[in-house]
Amino acid sequence: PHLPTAQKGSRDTPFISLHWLPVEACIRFKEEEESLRDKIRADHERALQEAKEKLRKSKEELKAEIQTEKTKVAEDLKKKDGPKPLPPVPMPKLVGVNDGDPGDPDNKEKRDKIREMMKHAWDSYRQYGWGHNEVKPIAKKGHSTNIFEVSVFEVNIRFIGGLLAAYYLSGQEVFKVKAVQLAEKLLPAFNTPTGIPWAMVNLKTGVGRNWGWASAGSSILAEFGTLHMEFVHLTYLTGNPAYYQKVMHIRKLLAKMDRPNGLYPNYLNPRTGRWGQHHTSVGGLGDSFYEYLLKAWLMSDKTDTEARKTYDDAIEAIERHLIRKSNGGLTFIGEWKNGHLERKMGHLTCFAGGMFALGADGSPDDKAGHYLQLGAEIAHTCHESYDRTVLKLGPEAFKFDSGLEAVAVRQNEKYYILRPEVIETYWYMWRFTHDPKYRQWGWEAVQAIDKYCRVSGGFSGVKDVYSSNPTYDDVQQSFFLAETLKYLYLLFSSDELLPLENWVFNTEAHPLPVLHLGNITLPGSETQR
Ligand code: DMJ
Repeated sequence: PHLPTAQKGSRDTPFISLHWLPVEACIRFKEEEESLRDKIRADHERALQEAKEKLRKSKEELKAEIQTEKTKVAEDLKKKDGPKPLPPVPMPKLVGVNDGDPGDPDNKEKRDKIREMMKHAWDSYRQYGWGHNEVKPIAKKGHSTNIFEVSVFEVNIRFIGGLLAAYYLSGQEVFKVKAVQLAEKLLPAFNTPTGIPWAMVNLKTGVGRNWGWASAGSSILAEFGTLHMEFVHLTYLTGNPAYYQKVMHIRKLLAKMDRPNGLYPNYLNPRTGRWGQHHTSVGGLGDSFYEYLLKAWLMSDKTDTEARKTYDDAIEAIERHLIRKSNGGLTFIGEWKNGHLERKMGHLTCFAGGMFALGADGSPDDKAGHYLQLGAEIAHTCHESYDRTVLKLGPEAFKFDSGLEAVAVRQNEKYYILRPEVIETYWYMWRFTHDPKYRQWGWEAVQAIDKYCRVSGGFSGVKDVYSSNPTYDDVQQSFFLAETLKYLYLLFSSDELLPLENWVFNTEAHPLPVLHLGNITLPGSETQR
């Protein structure tokens, strides 16, 4: 987390320049803006008051209140005769939904082991964590975080993305309907002066707000920039242009902004439309924004060339300012903070190896070979970050400074919480090169996870990958099932299972089909272009 820093300039500066508008329009615009600000202020005060009242109540009172609410929602839904069926749209042809048998006994055996691990993780969740976000595998009980507000980004990538993938893979209407119901609940988060959504929204009241630690009340690039895939699918499936328009508005707004050194800062204030602190990262706070630019192009059957160009420009600036070689010859991606390069790379950043490989085909100036090579170098560096530990599992962040090469220094950077990014990159590299080392590295990770993270109630993160006797964090993260084990399973399957020509994985590894729109125009796209 980053502590808030004071932002230069006035928070009340209007986002849109008014000098070209006639006086009456100017007044009306200012009045509308003022009334939106008043509403936001009043909403926030009300939400604060409600939260204070809730905190005065006992756990039992809160549980009883939640139960009453749940029963009321269920009864209301019944009264409405269930949700209206959505208009039928052509179901994309689903290619590669098959067994993906790897063909040889050795890889089959390895894949069976990964399947067994998935079963252990899932059974444990079902037995001890059902109804909660995750399971605590040591305490053997459910694990949930904040009950009052939810993160727009997390709900989108984990729940909506998961429901959409379940819909496409099963064809069952219920998943689509649930995805849409949930997405409707997120829409109030976009009611800001700029249309850049709040980070969090209260599903009951629709009141949005931002993280207290984010630079001067800013929204986060990786959060508001990781909605595109799911929202385009929602418009495609429902015929409702709102979703498409919301994400295209974000794109247009970003395109108009100046970028320091061509880089996108991680913080943007949704009230003023100004950047917050000039911190750029391909790891936490920035990562999936870049991923979704590339994937917007891929999921559109490569017709969304605007997204591709934005991706190419962003990556070009990242390569120029953030990617370096260490003294020991390891390619790493650092972080840009107020004009200074921090020679530290996060585990989260390791996904970028796969992204560079995925974006190689179609890159400008015939640089496909270059990007595939860059992907391989990042994969190698991230493997080294695993290999240089005692447990053979990677730390949360590692340095390339003062003689250090791909190792964590601070105690609070030495943990491994079952994250997928390194394995994700192995899988993409495997698909594009078939170099056996990627399967070998993936297998090393399987063995280490099974040895050090497996407990009787599932799998747990560990607090220090450099200790031979690590303590557990007692959380089985949901992305361990959605991503880590899924990418491992795919790594030991044949390429015929979910081929990348037909499927694009959202940032939580939920597969969504490429939309071959052909002559179909997405509702809302006519007014946007
Ligand atoms: C996942 O929720 C997603 O991959 C997200 O984009 C960032 N990282 C976590 C897992 O580490």
